[in-house]
Amino acid sequence: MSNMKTSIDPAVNYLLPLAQKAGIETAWDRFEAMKPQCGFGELGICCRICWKGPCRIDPFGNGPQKGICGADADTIVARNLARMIAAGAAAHAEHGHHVALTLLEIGEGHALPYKIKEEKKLRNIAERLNLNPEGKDIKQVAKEVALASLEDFSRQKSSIPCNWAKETLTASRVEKLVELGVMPHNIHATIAEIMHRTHVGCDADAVNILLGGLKGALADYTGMYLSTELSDVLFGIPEPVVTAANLGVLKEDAVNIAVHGHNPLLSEIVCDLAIKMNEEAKKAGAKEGINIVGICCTGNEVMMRRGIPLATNYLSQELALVTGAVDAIVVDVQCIMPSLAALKECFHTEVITTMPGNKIPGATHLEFSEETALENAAKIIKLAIDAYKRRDRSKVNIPDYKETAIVGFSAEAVLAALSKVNPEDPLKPLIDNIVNGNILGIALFAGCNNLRVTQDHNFTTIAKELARNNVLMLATGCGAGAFAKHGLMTQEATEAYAGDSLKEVLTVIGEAAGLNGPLPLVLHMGSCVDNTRAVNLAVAVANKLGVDLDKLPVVASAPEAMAEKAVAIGTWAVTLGLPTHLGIVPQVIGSPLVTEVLTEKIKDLVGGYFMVETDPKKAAVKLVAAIKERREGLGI
Ligand code: BF8
Ligand code: SF4
Repeated sequence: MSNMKTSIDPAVNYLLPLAQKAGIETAWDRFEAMKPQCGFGELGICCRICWKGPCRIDPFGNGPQKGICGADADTIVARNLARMIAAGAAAHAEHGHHVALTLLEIGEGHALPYKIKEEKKLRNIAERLNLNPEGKDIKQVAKEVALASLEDFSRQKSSIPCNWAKETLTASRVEKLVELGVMPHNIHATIAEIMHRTHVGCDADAVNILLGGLKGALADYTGMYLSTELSDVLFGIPEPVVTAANLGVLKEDAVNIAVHGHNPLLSEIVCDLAIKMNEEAKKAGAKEGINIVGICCTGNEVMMRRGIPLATNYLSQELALVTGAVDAIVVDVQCIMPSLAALKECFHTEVITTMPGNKIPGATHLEFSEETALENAAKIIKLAIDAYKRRDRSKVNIPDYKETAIVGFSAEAVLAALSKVNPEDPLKPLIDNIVNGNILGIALFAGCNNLRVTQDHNFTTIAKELARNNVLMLATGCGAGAFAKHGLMTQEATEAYAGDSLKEVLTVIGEAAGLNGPLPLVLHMGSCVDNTRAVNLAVAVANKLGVDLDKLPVVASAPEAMAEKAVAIGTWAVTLGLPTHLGIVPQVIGSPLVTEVLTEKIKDLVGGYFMVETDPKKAAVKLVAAIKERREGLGI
């Protein structure tokens, strides 16, 4: 392995040498073997869109400057980027579509093992979507909300914007997006449009393709927003809860089941059933019964709603199995390393795939459906208990590392905490403290882990710097996982790292909310789809101040971005007006034009822009500068 530190996670650093000694390959080994990575791919100037290719542009100007069809670097880079955004949007769209269809079935009275947990929220959503819920039966409301959501996947009139985009943004942002022609009318159609315009021989105008990309990113936003909100209706609105994170949450004397992936439809039922089947596990010799832990965003979902501990984030998912203590890992969709099934050969772990479109060779496939969710979950737990009986104790190595994490900060939970300070006007304490400078601004951390940097290091370094500068921090996805694992979602972290004025504000709110101390330094807002919770809050603040999102001292950062979903999220953050930092060099710099548009010119169009900075300390300086620029713009 190279000299670059693999991770700052002590559990990773404990397990990796053990894996190496046992000859078990991990992502870090494969990353080394992959070096040097293809320079054309890194610059985004390799085109494989048709079978005349692959074509590649010589970045030094000596070799070909055009592909066989005549596409230049700008066209190729823009097309590649737009397709990544479309794929990210598709992932979130499928997630949201699945949840909306489930809500529709419930509304239509089908017998499913789900119920409407949050009637009030459902009625609020119905109002927001202009569905006049008053006096209507809750099932009827569910049906209408589901249909209005599904309309965002099926509307044919391109002049009518998606409901979930139009009703969740500031009026001025909606107007701007419509004017720019980037407001989606139909999530699926927008994805299809990108696939079409980037087909061989179609759109060759890089800027035009990028505008198509912005529209795709907003389709991503729309799918995400409805995923989160409808999941809350079915599974509950997260509220602050104390839990723990890192691989030390696995228990030697329990049947350990890891839930991994993204969609809460299955994991929620597994959690419910685990409680009922606890005795069975005890009978099998597991003194502590069943211990459910989470990985990646399914982990974040159950952590936020149920306080289920988080085992780890994306990059170290294989190491969960290397502990030898995971009896079953049950996965649904997205960000699941196919290598997990190979690890099964070294350990007793049952690797269980559940979704028809997400199978892994070597894994056990137990197909999930909403109708049979209970039976599926029972079978999964049974497999886990059987595997526990086969567990080889000599191979068990649970790292003794875990940190407390206070999580569950949905927009509603943040407002509830604020309303303890000012019941009549909950946003006032937040806005007053931003205006008087006690809170310099707000930063949303999102995104993945990426082997190109030391795991989690950029997240924690930037956060500590921002904290010192009194920036209020929110986090989602594997970024939230990083903060949870490193103890930054604690009151102690606030005491240790927050600047004086931020500490004071977090303490006043935390005390008022009954936490007997400050709010944690970084507020866990949920999984990746839950980035829209942060928009929810930002839009409320913007509306109250009477300004658009691009005027707020709010920034975003994805220090370890990796997935296509992250590309889509970053792009909508920019499109909504946020200065957005990337700690990984995006695969676009083979086109100076595209690079310039994304980092500079786009600012004039939408207010937001990308900032690329791989050094975390410098990134923090840039984020603070961006916040200060916004403050100046507001005259505060
Ligand atoms: O949706 S942060 S590695 S797990 S893509 Fe994936 Fe990235 Fe993690 Fe969640 Ni989001
Ligand atoms: Fe080459 Fe053009 Fe085909 Fe791309 S679309 S592979 S640039 S010929």
